[in-house]
Amino acid sequence: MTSLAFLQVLGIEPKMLQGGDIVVRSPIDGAEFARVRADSPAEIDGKIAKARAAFLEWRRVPAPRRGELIRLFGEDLRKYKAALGELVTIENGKILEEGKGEVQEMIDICDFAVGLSRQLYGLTIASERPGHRMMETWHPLGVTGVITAFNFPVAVWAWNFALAIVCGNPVVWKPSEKTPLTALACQRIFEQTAHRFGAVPAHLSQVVLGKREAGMKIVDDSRVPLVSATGSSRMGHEVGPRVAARFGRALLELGGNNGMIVAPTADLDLAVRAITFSAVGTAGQRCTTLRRLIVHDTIYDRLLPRLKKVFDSVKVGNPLESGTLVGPLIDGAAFERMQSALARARVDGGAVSGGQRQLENVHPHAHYVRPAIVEMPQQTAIVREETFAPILYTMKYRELADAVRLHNDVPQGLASCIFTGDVREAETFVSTEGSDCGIVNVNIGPSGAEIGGAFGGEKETGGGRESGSDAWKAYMRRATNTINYSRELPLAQGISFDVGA
Ligand code: UN1
Repeated sequence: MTSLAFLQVLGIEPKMLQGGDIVVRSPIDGAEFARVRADSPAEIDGKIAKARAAFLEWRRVPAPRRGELIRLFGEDLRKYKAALGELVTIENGKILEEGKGEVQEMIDICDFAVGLSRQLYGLTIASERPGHRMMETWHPLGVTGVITAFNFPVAVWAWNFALAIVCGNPVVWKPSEKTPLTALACQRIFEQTAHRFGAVPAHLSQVVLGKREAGMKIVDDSRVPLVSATGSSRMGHEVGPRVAARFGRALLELGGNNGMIVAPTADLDLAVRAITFSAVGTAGQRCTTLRRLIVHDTIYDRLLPRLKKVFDSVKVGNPLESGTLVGPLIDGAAFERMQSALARARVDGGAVSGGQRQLENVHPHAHYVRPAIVEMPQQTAIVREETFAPILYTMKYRELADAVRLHNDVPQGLASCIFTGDVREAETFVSTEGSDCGIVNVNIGPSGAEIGGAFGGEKETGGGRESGSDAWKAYMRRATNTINYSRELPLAQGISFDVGA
């Protein structure tokens, strides 16, 4: 389907793609297009040791200088945006526009991290003792393990990588076994950047290829003080306790079951566009994908026919072709999970429109689907689960308080939104009594967040925050310093402790 020459632009040589034990298929046609070799446990061990050695050097480099490396990396990503975006599309199946958007997200976080490298501020604190000063200093934490999912194969790594590097930490990256080539390409690009920069310690950035066990080697290794993991809540249930058992820090970015409330005063034109992008974009395979639509009963019959029409007409097909809005699902297992979710929804009384397989004649080994709308009589167990596919469950409400209750009554807590022209409703939704999610929006869909905000969510979403705002603090350790510049030794809390010396 794709020529190896294309990959050489990104520094991936044909010999790197042969003879390995991990089969890489493009979801575009389901055909095998490379084989890469998994790292052995001993190799992973060696990589972590090398990262530890790199840490001892890198932590001594001043943070703004570390920022300069990321500035150069951002420059190189700009050069490779088209090629890397295309590789994302080939390996993951998202449309080219979104593949390039993902690389743009990498560039954006690099820019953010460059500024951040001069702003790793600590507080100064008023001491209760005369002649004393208190302050906080932030220090590099150590080797950062990054485990990423297939659905954002490069952007989520970049959020972690750019911040970890400016914070003084080497990174060991275990990408999804479904998308190893984008990881190898990023590593190649970074190696070029490092060469241009000059004095970068060897092994500041490394990739570990493999399946679940490879990730778990990183999870269990106490030389890795921070493990940032993106994936399902099931995966997080395993990673979180294992990292905690060795007193490591886990930054978890897990499942979402994102909802939108559409109120009577909503601008329906905007709502239809936002719903479509966030429910069918990326073939429903974002952690921020819109999965539940809670519509006021007075506008339900106006909104639903419009949505069904759009869902029925969006172009499903080859993500490399312009005009396509919905590419394939990642694989056959994803298709099976979608079909079984639809079957369960039917049993629960759901009325399903769409959801059928598409283009089977052209691509018998790929899994394209028509996005589905499922009108549910209530929020049953299947609606409360995250199914990584373009299924939008719709429900009705009468009172806003009921809509908010329904909205929050799921195990996940990532992204949420309300469409309304009523400031009271909008403010209620973003208030403490409103959405319980980490991302709460008004008149904009739940997906497609900018990098400047902290990204993450509550409950089974894992509680982690990545990307913007003060997410950098997870990558550093905080020291509280008290400096005595007096000739006395007063004790805090006024304690008297006379040793008579
Ligand atoms: C993900 O799906 O894991 O907000 C990340 C968004 C993107 C990131 C999604 N900026 O939809």
